[in-house]
Amino acid sequence: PEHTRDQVELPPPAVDNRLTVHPLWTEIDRISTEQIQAAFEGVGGGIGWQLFAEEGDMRMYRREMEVDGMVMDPLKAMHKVRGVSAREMCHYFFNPRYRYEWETTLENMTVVEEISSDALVFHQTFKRIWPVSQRDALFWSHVRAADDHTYAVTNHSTTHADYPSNTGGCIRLFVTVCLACKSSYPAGERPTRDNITTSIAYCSTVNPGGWAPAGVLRAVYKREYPKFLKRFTSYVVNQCKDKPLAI
Ligand code: 18C
Repeated sequence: PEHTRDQVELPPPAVDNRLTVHPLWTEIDRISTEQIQAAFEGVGGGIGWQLFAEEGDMRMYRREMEVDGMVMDPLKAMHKVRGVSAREMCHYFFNPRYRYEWETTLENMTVVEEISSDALVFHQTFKRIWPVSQRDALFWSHVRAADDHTYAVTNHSTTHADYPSNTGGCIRLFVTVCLACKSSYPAGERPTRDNITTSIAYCSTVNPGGWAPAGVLRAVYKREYPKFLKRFTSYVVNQCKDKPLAI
């Protein structure tokens, strides 16, 4: 019964060798390390994080930031989920096979490059919001094991000759996202679905890439980020409930 899920598809416990010889490796490694470290830093430091959504164990904070009149508010969310592991959370966030099932802002997703088992390049178009132009994004995505029982996915904008920006009616947005997850279970016990808890830190900074009214943009993310995190975490709990725990 422990073999019902193909172990190879889960995020690997160590970096895939094919990734370390890719031209993007240095950037992917540096940004992932920085993002994972920042994700686990608290928001208690009083450096301007404002709580804007709270529900159960979920807390969402933002910092108001405008650059040349464009809203780029960094977001930081914390959540706790019972019954799934950090590795499982990251598996469902990273793997394109599940993305349409939980990502509600998506119009279309293409895998542009398969770098390795733990790194992909994606092109995504998003649903259009009135009254602004439709957005798209091109980003690498990397999943890795960090310390003990910790896994994280980092997504960061990149470029690709076959996917030039600001064509086909879409404005290219720029994104840096990190979903960092850490599992815990009672000391001396064996981890099971009944005793495991995963703490999640989700950080996101989106540069809209072109004009978007501040009021509309803030209203959209205040609605969409909580919706995303609730939907995604309950999706993973649901997917995992009849499968053996993968640590
Ligand atoms: O991290 C998430 N998903 C990952 C896999 O898809 C990946 C995606 C990153 C893209 C984030 C940017 C999404 C922009 C969406 C714009 C339009 C959506 C409208 C939908 C209305 C039904 O890392 C989960 C991402 C959860 C995204 C929540 C919304 C964030 C909005 C941020 C502001 C967007 C600026 C767009 C400019 C237009 C606004 C008027």
